[in-house]
Amino acid sequence: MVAFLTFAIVVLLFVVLVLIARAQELTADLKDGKVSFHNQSKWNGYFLLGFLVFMFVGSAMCFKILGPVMLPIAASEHGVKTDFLFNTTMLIIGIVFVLTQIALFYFAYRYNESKGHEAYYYPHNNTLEVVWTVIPTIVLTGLIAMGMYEWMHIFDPEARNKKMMVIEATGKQFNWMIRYSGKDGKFGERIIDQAHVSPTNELGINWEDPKSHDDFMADKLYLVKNKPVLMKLGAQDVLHSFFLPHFRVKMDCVPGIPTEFYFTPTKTTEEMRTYLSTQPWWQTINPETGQPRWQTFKYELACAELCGKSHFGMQRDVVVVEQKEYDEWLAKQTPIYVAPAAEATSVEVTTDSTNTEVKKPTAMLGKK
Ligand SMILES: [Cu+2]
Repeated sequence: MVAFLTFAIVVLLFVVLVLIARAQELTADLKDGKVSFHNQSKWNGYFLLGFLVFMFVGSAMCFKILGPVMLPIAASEHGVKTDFLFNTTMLIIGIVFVLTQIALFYFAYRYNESKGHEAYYYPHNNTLEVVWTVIPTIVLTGLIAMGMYEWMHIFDPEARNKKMMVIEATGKQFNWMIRYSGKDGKFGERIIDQAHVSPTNELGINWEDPKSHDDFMADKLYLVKNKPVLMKLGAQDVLHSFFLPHFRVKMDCVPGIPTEFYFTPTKTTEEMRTYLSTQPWWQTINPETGQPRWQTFKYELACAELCGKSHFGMQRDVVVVEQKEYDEWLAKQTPIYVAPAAEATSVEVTTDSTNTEVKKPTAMLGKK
């Protein structure tokens, strides 16, 4: 209600200002038979200067209020470099933005139309052209080169050859199917045809392939600290995007085109909580849980592609643990091959007619 009233007041103020300006124009019209823009131009100048101040104060407030809510420090090896690149780019373009906006609005104020003042005609200056072409070219080339250098390190072919933990994630409307390769470290073959894909075997796993017998599905993405992980990504229906914001990982999942991403988590969930417990915003109480926010912090897997009406529900918890804890978790997992078909390892989130979130287990797994 307060937001609506504030909005209404702002709109009404704007209408009043427009009407005052219009009334001024009409009175000027009546005075000397022609409209004088001089006064209007002066006011435009003041408004533009006011807008400049409003814009900077507003931006500063946004940074102050929303800054602490933004993503915490990166929890992966390459994430630190990605953050460095992002911050460097923001700093450079931020400085340019501030300087150009000050020049733009100040000039509009300082040189507004006034009686007896004629605009200076200044059509061309070679030195200026060279300066504002060469400097941005050098700066942007530098930024792009830095980005490409880091990207080549992120997708280092040598890292690709190292032993990595391999996990498969397939996006579908509106769920992630996360498959681990089990004890043998190898995935069972998938055959996408009518004989293999069914409501109880959505991935089309070939049960004749012995490698499939220890594959298991997980409702959470379990990762090991400092252990490189290769995510093999796919989609079953439309475009999805595999997004691990805390690890600065994002890769599209495309039907029919396998994609992949490899990265190394560097902080366990517990370590991240310990770090966040030192951050002021994370120390505040979450009204939903009654606890400090850091205590319930979870890494998150989300879909970053607007893929349909329940896109928001494509979310899973990510847990980073030490090797020992991972081994304990691994020992508790049941392979799909032996899991009863009705055992739900997947939760589908939909909305009902009243737009309320409904979580429904899907009995999509189990042998055919
Ligand atoms: Cu999606």
